Order: sequence, then structure tokens, then C-alpha cells
Amino acid sequence: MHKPYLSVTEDGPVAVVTLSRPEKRNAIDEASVNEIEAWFSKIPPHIRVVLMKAEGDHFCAGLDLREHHDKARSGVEFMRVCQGWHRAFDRIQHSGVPVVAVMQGAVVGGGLELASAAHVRVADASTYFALPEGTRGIFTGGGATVRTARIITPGRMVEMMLTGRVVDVHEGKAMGLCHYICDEAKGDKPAAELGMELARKIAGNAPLSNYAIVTGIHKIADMSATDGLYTEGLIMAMVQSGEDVQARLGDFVHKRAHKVTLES
Ligand code: 1HE
Repeated sequence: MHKPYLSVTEDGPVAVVTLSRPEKRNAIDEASVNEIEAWFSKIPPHIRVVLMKAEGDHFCAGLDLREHHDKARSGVEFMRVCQGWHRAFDRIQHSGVPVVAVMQGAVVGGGLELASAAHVRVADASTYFALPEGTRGIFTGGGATVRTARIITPGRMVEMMLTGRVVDVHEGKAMGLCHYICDEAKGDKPAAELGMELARKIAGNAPLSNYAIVTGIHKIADMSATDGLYTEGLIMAMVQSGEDVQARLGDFVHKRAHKVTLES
């Protein structure tokens, strides 16, 4: 029997999804990717945000290289495996539920592809990023050419893949691979704590706004400017029909809402 790859708990509206294969540095085999696809395809309706984290010292070491080696897959077999990764990570990115990733240690290869599908990425000081596929004789197959390249630019991805070099957390943040760094040695709160704080904050947004943010922006990036602007207008019309919109606007009008300041 395959030990479950994901362990899931709930904290109010936040589902905490933990990669639970630390003995293999959370490497992803076929069963794991199927589990990811299945869970993110059926997020319970009361869940407003997912916090994705990982057990052990490393977020995710990517493709299970042992399984790949032992199965000696043909090109077509590996293409099918990659299509499974694409389906699974598409569910993460496009399910309509915001996903906050909390990372530590290695976020490499398919691990970086997994993190790239999340919407908000929090890293601790030990986090590092790499795309070592070139050094392993393979290529990316979990969506990096689309998602990671968009985050860091295609040119930077080419360089990272050609050299296989390790990008530390500070360079990674400058590239957009993480949005926050929690350095506990410098007095920052633990990354998991900040991740949960952000998840709860996001859960407090209007649900339709969150849905539009995580589904609309990336889709519009695939469109022409004309189509994108038209779609933006339609999304705005749909979102502003949400039931709590008037109440939220009223809170501002009646000076009950927070102001947007550097301190807020
Ligand atoms: C693994 C994997 C894995 C660890 N597949 N088993 N990814 C990589 O090229 C990264 C490969 N892994 C590493 O470089 C290192 O394992 C780490 C830096 C992440 C961690 O090092 P360390 O010293 O903490 O652990 P370790 O001793 O290397 O590994 C512990 C165990 O995890 C060991 O198994 P054991 O049975 O000997 O105990 C490792 O074999 C196992 N392990 N990483 C399988 N990746 C859709 S295409 C995506 C393409 C890619 O992702 S390519 C990038 C692959």
C-alpha cells in the first residue's frame, strides 16, 4: 500500500495540506501526483484557502528519480506522466481557491514547478531553488516552461537550467520565486506562522474576489489586450454582484473599514 503523500487538516476556512514523504525529501512519484490531482479537484466547498506545506527539511526534491529510473519509461510513457503533472498542477493554480505555499530547503525541479502553481509563496531562510533537469539528462515536465518562466522570465529559466545552479532565497525573492522570507535568526516569525496569517487574511476577502483573482489574472495573461480588457470588465461585473459587496463598500463609506497605508 502506498503511504499517502498528502496529509490534510482543517483550521476553520483554511485547509492545511502537508507533503508527507520527508524520508524521500517529498519527491513526487506517480501515486503522489494522482493524489494531488484528486484532492485539488475536490476541495471541500467550505474551504476558502489552502495552506500547502511540507514535512522535513526540504519542501520538495521534484520528480521521483528512482521510480523514473526503475521504470525506464519510454518517451510516450513519460509524456503521459507529465500530462498527469500538468493536470494536477493546473488544479492547484486554477481551482478558484487561493493556495499559499510555505517552503524550506530544496524547492527543486518538479518541486519548483509545484511551488510555481501556488499563488503566494513564503520561504524560510533555508530555502533554495534550482532546475537541475539538464544535469539529470531530462527536461521540465510539470509546467515550469509556462509557470516558472512567467515568474522569473524565460531567459532566467534558460540560464538556471543550463547551469543547474542553486539560487538562494534572497535571489529567489528578487526573481519572484518567493514573496516573503522569514528569517527566524533575524527575529522574523516562523514561515508557517506567516503563511497561516496570510491564509486567514485571504480567507477574509470576498469569496468571489478571490475566485476572480486566482482564475482571471493568469487566464487574461493568455489573451490579446482587447480580449483581456473585455474579460476584465465581465469579471468585474460578475464579482461586484456578490452579496457582501455593498456591505464592504459601506464599511469604507461609514469609516469602519481599514485604510490602505504603509502601516496596514
Ligand atoms: C529522492 C529524491 C528524488 C531525494 N527522487 N528519491 N530532483 C533532483 O535532482 C534533486 C535530488 N535530490 C537531492 O539533490 C537531495 O536529495 C536533496 C538536496 C533534496 C536532499 O539531500 P539530503 O542529503 O537531505 O537527502 P538524500 O540523502 O539525498 O536523500 C534522502 C532520501 O531521499 C534518499 O533515499 P534513500 O532510500 O537512500 O534514503 C534519496 O534517494 C531520496 N531522494 N530526492 C527520488 N528526487 C515532471 S518532470 C520534473 C523533473 C524533476 O523534478 S528533475 C529534478 C529531480
